[in-house]
Amino acid sequence: VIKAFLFDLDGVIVDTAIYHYQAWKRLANELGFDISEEFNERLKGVSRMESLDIILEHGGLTLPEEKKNELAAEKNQWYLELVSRMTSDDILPGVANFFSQVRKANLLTALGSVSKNAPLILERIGMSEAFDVIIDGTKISKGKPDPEVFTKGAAELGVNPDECVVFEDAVAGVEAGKRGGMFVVGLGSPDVLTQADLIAPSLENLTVADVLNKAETTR
Ligand code: G16
Ligand code: MG
Repeated sequence: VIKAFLFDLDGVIVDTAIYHYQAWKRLANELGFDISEEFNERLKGVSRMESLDIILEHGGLTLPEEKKNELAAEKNQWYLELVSRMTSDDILPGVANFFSQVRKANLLTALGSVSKNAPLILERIGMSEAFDVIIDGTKISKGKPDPEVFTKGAAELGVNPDECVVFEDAVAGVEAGKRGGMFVVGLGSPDVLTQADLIAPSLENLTVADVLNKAETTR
């Protein structure tokens, strides 16, 4: 029986992925190269330092640790400037409606984000109290596709992985949920999120009943 829903933040609750992209693009441009939107898919759900490593490799650069820390801090500064302007208007369509269904169904909820800025974003959009458990980048040692962020969420909620549904928009996040032994709903394109158990464009196109039905009949 499904007891808990575990939600990714960026791309599921809010579209901060665009801000990450803008900030990384600005950094790449400053270093003398560019990144495309397609390339950006590889950065979704991946931790800050791992994202930087992927970008530097793309640009053919090898830099000392100290310089890398500087660049990551610079990117985060730009990112925070964009995030600081967020309000509840930035909550993605369908989220509020979906969460009221989740509450009516008496399901437990967790946030599973590798972002160290997750609590700040939740505060900006007025959703700090919306989750029973919050796992963010400060509570984990391995980013997605490692399942840690979701298995920790399940453990803190006191449920088993096979009692959880994960909602993810990123390739790395879908993989993390699957590796954690969970039913995964991919939000986005079926061409990209090939590993997901169920796919929809966004939470706006799903009902809690549909998800529970699918998750219960798939096992
Ligand atoms: C998010 C984003 C990633 C970002 C990571 C770390 O993960 O998808 O692109 O690199 O957080 O964020 P920060 O630099 O704020 O610590 P998630 O798990 O919410 O999709
Ligand atoms: Mg995401």
